[in-house]
Amino acid sequence: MLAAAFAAFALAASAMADQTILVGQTGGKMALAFSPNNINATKGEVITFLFNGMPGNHTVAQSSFATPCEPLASGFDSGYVLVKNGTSGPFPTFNLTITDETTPIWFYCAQVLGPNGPLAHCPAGMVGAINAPGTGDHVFASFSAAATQTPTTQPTPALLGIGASASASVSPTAATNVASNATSTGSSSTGSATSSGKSSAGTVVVNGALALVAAAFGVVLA
Ligand SMILES: *[C@@H]1O[C@H](CO)[C@@H](O)[C@H](O)[C@H]1NC(C)=O
Ligand SMILES: *[C@@H]1O[C@H](CO)[C@@H](O)[C@H](O)[C@H]1NC(C)=O
Ligand SMILES: *[C@@H]1O[C@H](CO)[C@@H](O)[C@H](O)[C@H]1NC(C)=O
Ligand SMILES: *[C@@H]1O[C@H](CO)[C@@H](O)[C@H](O)[C@H]1NC(C)=O
Ligand SMILES: *[C@@H]1O[C@H](CO)[C@@H](O)[C@H](O)[C@H]1NC(C)=O
Ligand SMILES: [Cu+2]
Repeated sequence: MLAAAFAAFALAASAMADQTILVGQTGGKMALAFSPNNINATKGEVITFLFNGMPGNHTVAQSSFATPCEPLASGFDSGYVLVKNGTSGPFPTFNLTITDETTPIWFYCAQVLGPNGPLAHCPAGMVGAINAPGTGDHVFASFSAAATQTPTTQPTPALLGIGASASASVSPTAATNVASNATSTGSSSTGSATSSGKSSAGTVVVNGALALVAAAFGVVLA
């Protein structure tokens, strides 16, 4: 009886809960992916993109079903968020509030560089959808399969999107527990700043120590 009541409560609570999408991490491991990558959300719900993929340098940018790896005009875009290996957290977040649950929201990572040269994340599978239809021509699987092109237009950071908007830009942007030699693997072949804050390119830089703590955190979150 009590257990049943608790189960019902837990179910209700989970149905109401805002959702989190991990950026650059799947199952506690670095990945060129959003996890989960296909969710439904109701109007007013907040989707938290948690940049805890380490090392990583990713974006969350709105695109369209027709062009999965190109920015949507008037779409939201988090800007690049670098999370160095060894960052202890808190990890940067970008919170999108759903403003229209009837509009499918398609998004991708615009990164085209890896630690060893060109590496486009979008065609590697770094795409996602919110409120994609479950049947028909515009299902997530079709969108994901169409994401074969290297992004050519780089998006411009923007809070307002179509069907979802953020109220604040990615935060925290300041370094936490800055480690002397955390490698800036990220996804840039050009190396990177070791300090905190925003680079001239508008990239959010976070670095730090205590990889173990972060790893444990990542596992808990996964
Ligand atoms: C990140 O740091 C961990 C722990 O030091 C190490 O095992 C791993 O190889 C590093 N990953 C990369 C991509 O540098
Ligand atoms: C989202 O909702 C639609 C319509 O109810 C459904 O077809 C689809 O399978 C759902 N998608 C997910 C990821 O649950
Ligand atoms: C996103 O939402 C979480 C949970 O409410 C909050 O802790 C975090 O500061 C928010 N991030 C931003 C960038 O507003
Ligand atoms: C950091 O790296 C530099 C150059 O690679 C090295 O000289 C220095 O000793 C390292 N510092 C620490 C604390 O490991
Ligand atoms: C993150 O990636 C962007 C785009 O490739 C690049 O311009 C930026 O320098 C990278 N940030 C860092 C700190 O490496
Ligand atoms: Cu990416």
